[in-house]
Amino acid sequence: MTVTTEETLILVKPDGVVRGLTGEILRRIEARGYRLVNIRLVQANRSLLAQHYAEHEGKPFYEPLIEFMQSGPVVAIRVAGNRVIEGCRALAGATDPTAAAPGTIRGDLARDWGLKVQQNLVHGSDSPESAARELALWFG
Ligand code: IDP
Ligand code: MG
Repeated sequence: MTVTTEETLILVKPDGVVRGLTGEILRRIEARGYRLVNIRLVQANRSLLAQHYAEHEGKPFYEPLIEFMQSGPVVAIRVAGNRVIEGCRALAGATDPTAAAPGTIRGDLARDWGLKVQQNLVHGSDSPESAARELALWFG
């Protein structure tokens, strides 16, 4: 029997790195049983972020998002496991940290700071197509 293992891209955003939450976020991913395949600390440039967030171009939070993501290093993580995309989205919780359920990364560790972009600690790919595209961007 062939087991096809899915992969996803997780980013610890600059707020997570500056608040010293990288270890806690990695702990939650590993505790759930997913496998870390690769990890790198990256100072992202505008070109990379524009490609990563292309779907959001033109939205009111787009420019603040691109600025925020360049405000410090991010930790890019390649994670593997069956249904890892869905599992990591569930671990991360809702986009709006105020609404994110307790027990999730955002629901336990993030809050609304009243800024133009939500600083919600993590990015996780939302589909197999996004994961393939984003992993190619961040890991080549
Ligand atoms: P996701 O990270 O939960 O997949 P997306 O809709 O892909 O959410 O948005 C990308 C990022 O843009 C979010 O994680 C958040 O930082 C920011 N963002 C999304 N929607 C809003 C909004 O309505 N107000 C402020 N920031 C937002
Ligand atoms: Mg998204």
